[in-house]
Amino acid sequence: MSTDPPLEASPPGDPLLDGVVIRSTGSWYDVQVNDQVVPSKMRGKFRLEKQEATNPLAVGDRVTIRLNPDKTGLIMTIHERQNRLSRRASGRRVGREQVIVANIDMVWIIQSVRLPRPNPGFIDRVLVTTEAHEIEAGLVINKIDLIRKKDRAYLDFLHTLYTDLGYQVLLTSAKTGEGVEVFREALTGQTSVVTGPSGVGKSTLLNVVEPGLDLRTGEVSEKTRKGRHTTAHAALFPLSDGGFVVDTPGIREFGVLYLEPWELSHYFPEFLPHLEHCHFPTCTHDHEPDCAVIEATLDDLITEERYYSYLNILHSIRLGEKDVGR
Ligand SMILES: Nc1nc2c(ncn2[C@@H]2O[C@H](COP(=O)(O)OP(=O)(O)OP(=O)(O)O)[C@@H](O)[C@H]2O)c(=O)[nH]1
Ligand SMILES: [Mg+2]
Ligand SMILES: [Zn+2]
Repeated sequence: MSTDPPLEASPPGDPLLDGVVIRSTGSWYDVQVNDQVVPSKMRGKFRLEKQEATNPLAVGDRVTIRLNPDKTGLIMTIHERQNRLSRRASGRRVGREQVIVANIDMVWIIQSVRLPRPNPGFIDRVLVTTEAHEIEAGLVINKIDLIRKKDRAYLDFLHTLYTDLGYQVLLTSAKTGEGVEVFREALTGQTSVVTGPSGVGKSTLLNVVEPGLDLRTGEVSEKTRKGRHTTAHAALFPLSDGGFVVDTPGIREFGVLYLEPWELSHYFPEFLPHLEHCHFPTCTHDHEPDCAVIEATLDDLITEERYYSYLNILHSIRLGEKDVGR
């Protein structure tokens, strides 16, 4: 990450200002500076420096801009990123990184009680990504108003499972407002990413939290959805009580970047105490003899659900490996 000083001194009257990139539309970036949004362009040099990434500048990046007399900005400095969420860029060379958002405090995975039902595979995939990037994560189970008697046991199971793993779990209804205040408080002052499968109510929930957002909801059209959710168009929405939120529809496959198969288990917190007891130090816990993780799963110390999620993600990592020909 470049933190080099501005190339030229700012002429008098063209001040340098610090801000956050909240939106990117091609070659223009909207930079939030206090309460203002300054449409800005990037100094040409950055593009060359950061060729390994598809997008050298992502929403969430902290920048210093020079304010031009016409009230547009020139991005002079990109400050070092604390962290980032990324995926493999589609339609590009395999393994190329596309940064979705930088400098995240928290990722909220939204699920719904039903319509659609909770998807633990999705949850665990995102959790591996957040664990690998050392970003805090939590779970919101929305549409609690739709709960039926027969949904309760499974919901309790999920609630206990993820709470015991150390993740915050919230129950909400965007319809009745239940739990919304707790969610609002959790978002205040933070830069939060909200992700989840289509139709769980991400946009509806954020509209209730922050009525001014006016996010589009209820459109579940697979046809228009395809290829629409590109990183380039991810946006940070400022919250009136402070903080930013990113609604990321369609990021269904957070690519699990740059993980070796044997590394994956390090991002399943409950696997950690068992790893040193596997016979092989690079055990992948699927086919090796004397595997302490398989043992722990048989002993109910690890849930079958999490172990299956682990195997599924392991499988995708191995497929990815084959693609790059390693
Ligand atoms: N009953 C009930 N319906 C809800 C709730 N929250 C959202 N919905 C409905 O669920 C549908 C989908 O909501 P959206 O907010 O568009 O879902 P989304 O997660 O943003 O979906 P994508 O943008 O496609 O990823 C809409 O018809 C909402 O009215 C809730 O708490 N209870
Ligand atoms: Mg939405
Ligand atoms: Zn093992």
